[in-house]
Amino acid sequence: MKQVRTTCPYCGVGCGILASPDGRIEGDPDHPANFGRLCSKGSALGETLDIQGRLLAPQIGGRRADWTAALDLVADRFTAAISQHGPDSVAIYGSGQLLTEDYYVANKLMKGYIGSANIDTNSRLCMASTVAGHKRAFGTDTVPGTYEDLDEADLIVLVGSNLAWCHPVLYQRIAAAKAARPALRVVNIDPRMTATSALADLHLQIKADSDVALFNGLLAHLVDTQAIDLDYLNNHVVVCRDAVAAARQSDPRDTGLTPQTLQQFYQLWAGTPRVVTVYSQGVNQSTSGTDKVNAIINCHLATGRIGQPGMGPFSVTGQPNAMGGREVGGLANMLAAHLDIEDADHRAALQAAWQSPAMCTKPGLKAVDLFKACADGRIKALWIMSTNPAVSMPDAPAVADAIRNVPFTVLSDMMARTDTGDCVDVLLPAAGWGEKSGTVTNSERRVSRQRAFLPIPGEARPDWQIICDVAGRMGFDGFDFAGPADIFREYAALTRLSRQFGKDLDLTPLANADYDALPPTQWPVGQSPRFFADGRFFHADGKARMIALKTPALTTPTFRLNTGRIRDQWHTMTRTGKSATLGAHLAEPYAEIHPSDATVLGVAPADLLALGDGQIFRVLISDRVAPGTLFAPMHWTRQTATSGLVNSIPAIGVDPVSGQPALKGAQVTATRFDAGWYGFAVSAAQMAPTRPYHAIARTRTGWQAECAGYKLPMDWEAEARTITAISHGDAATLHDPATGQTRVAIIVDGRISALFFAATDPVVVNRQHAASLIGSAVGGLAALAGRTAADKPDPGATVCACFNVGVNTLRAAAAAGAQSVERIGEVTCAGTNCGSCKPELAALLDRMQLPMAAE
Ligand SMILES: Nc1nc2c(c(=O)[nH]1)N[C@H]1C(S)=C(S)[C@@H](COP(=O)(O)OP(=O)(O)OC[C@H]3O[C@@H](n4cnc5c(=O)[nH]c(N)nc54)[C@H](O)[C@@H]3O)O[C@H]1N2
Ligand SMILES: Nc1nc2c(c(=O)[nH]1)N[C@H]1C(S)=C(S)[C@@H](COP(=O)(O)OP(=O)(O)OC[C@H]3O[C@@H](n4cnc5c(=O)[nH]c(N)nc54)[C@H](O)[C@@H]3O)O[C@H]1N2
Ligand code: SF4
Ligand SMILES: [Mo]
Repeated sequence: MKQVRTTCPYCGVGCGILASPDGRIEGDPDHPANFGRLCSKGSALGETLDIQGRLLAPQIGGRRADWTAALDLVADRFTAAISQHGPDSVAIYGSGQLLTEDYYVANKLMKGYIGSANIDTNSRLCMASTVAGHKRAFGTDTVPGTYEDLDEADLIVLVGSNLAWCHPVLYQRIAAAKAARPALRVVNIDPRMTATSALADLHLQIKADSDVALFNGLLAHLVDTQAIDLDYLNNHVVVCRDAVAAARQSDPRDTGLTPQTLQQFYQLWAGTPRVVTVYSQGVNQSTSGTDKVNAIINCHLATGRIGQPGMGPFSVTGQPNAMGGREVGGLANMLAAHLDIEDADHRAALQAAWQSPAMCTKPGLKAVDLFKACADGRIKALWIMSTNPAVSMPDAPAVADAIRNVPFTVLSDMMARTDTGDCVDVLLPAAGWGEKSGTVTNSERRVSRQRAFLPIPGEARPDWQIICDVAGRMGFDGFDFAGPADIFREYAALTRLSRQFGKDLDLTPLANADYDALPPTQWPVGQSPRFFADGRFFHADGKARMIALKTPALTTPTFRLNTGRIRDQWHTMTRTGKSATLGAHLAEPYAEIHPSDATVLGVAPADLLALGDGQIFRVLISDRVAPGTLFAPMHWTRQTATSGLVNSIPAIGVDPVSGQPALKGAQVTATRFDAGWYGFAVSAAQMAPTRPYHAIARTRTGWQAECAGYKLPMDWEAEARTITAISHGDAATLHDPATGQTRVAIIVDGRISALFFAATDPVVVNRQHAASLIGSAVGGLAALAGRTAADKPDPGATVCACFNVGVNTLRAAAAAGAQSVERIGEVTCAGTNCGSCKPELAALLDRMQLPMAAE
């Protein structure tokens, strides 16, 4: 079967993939981002391509509609709002998961034709602080380095980045570099110990938001020890007034690290010329996010360690096209081709190039303000594309209400049911990955093609086409594109303006390239892959800026809730949630808590913890988080759980420079959730979360649910039938007085359709085995035994998703003498395919720790 070369739709590493129409997925050995490697999410893409749950036709007010009616309605309502209330009464909220071509036409429509800049994207929650920091330091939003720098560095500092789970292929690249060259040092700076810490020679468990104090302290150390490069500073940098004085004023002891540890890090950094500082959301998502970015860049500028092999600050992007979005001006305060919205000449040049009837005159509303404007009635029509703000925005319940408050709302999504979809008037079915074509740009500025290899299901259409169709109906010319190649050509040619105004982005060499055959291409095209090698920056005087940065006052809330990602889920799980392989890693919302806090709160392993307004999480007790802090993943939504929605706990604010919300720092109270009963269910039917605590996940045979309630149900069979969504067939119920467990089996046509286990304590049962019984003809009572027979030990929670190896199997292998990751691989196969679980294997060997409380 013919393989198609395409690019992974998940993280910003931007791995090349060879995909077959039958769903077989392989890493592309020729793609320079991954050289054939894929992580667990990329490897499992084939399991996410079925059409179950897809939105296959437009809907108006919850009813199926045809495209003509839907597009007419969207165009009419936007046009009416603009004519009655002006261009700023409408808004678009997009996503770093749109392709460059989609993103470009959405911006062209809003900024050049409607004439408002009220188009912001989920990149505001993601990369906005980096963009602002880059612009302050360099004069444009330029990522200086390239992945090869990771191979060539002698020191890699990972700040606020869980690379092992979030950019696994880059993590593996560093791990390989370290194996080949043991002198390579890795430092991990994170208030939490993570899978990434396994690779680090030094883990600096700093206090949350003390990054500026840490790097200010480093700058002072560099000055004091004459480690700065005076020549470089004189020729290429403007040291903003008091940058060094401000650095001296902050107290590195705010980090909570001992003076010895601080010295160790400072000396290592000062003494290692080839240093790359990789950073991500622990930096960006903070009230001091932009300052953190500049605190890092300050140290690189002070030493001239930028733009050379193996050196530089390196922001790794989250979404597959976060970078492409920045290039086409996706944010409310940017214009296409890295032009500045505040600059009248830039605006005029862009309008001339577009020959468009209008042009925005000022920055538009940033995400948090945009949804505030929805709440207070300023926005009359809103179009959301390829993002799920009712989950992912801070203060998500208020955002859901704000969307409902807008008189007319539209969502373009692949899926029929999402939390955001449940709030809008019109749903437009979008073609998804594998079905649509376009380009994405990864963290190292490499433009790669996504190519279709599947038919578009139902009536879905690619996003660019939907946007252009609406624009045409609004009476705008300029959107008459034959396809993505046509759009890309216009956009690439337009980047000549960037050069014309002395900026960095130049894709003109690609404007006439063969789009279909376009190989992965890094910009600047055909030149050195690094920016600033010559010490020239993009401020008018050609120099970079070192910024004076004050240390933020640190708050000490009851608990500080840190949030982020897990290895095998992507954001709001609309796609990764379909994969049984990925669901087996961590199948329910959990909160990680330090043992000392757990003792104070009286929570035991596998208990439940209620946070803030009553969001409930499975507790994971571990000393990887610091006392006084909690960590919970961002992935669970109202579709997959009744609670566990982290963003219903309000974040502490936004970064004043970038407007990026501080999604890593909510203040929250925590108490033990006093469950009357706990349950676990497996079913052939799709279940829906209804109980006070209730989380659903895919299994190979159907679905599974973890749940808990207040009062013991009167009728267990009825409870089991409600939870498992199977109302017919025979039920067998078994009470075990010894354990206090109740077990119900539901048999339909002689086969097991559902199993339900409940107890007044967290349920102990071999979950994988229970799931494997669905559809089998095992007698009801045998199935209810739950635990596997002695000859088939309970494998425990899955650690290796590729080969489905559980934690107990690994422990047994380690106990039997497999004491290295390699040996474990030989004995159990774990970690020998995609390798994403290697850090967990290493940690397991180190500490024999549990990956999940309720295993
Ligand atoms: N598996 C998976 N991978 C993904 C994604 C996914 O959903 N799932 N999403 C992608 C996207 S869009 C993004 S943006 C990236 C995000 O990638 P990362 O930024 O690496 O991931 P996060 O888990 O959000 O947060 C990283 C770390 O920041 C730490 N942190 C919290 N507060 C602070 C602080 O004050 N200082 C420091 N130094 N660190 C702090 C957290 O403890 C956490 O370990 O991942 C991408 N890759
Ligand atoms: N507490 C907390 N909150 C966070 C974060 C955090 O660390 N902590 N991280 C933030 C960050 S960095 C990010 S990037 C956001 C991510 O948050 P979101 O962007 O809201 O999450 P996704 O689940 O990726 O949403 C993408 C949506 O687009 C749909 N989709 C997929 N492909 C297509 C397509 O081709 N076309 C269209 N039209 N739709 C498509 C999917 O079905 C899904 O509904 O979350 C942010 N929120
Ligand atoms: S590291 Fe994984 S998720 Fe990221 S692009 Fe590569 S395969 Fe996709
Ligand atoms: Mo992100």
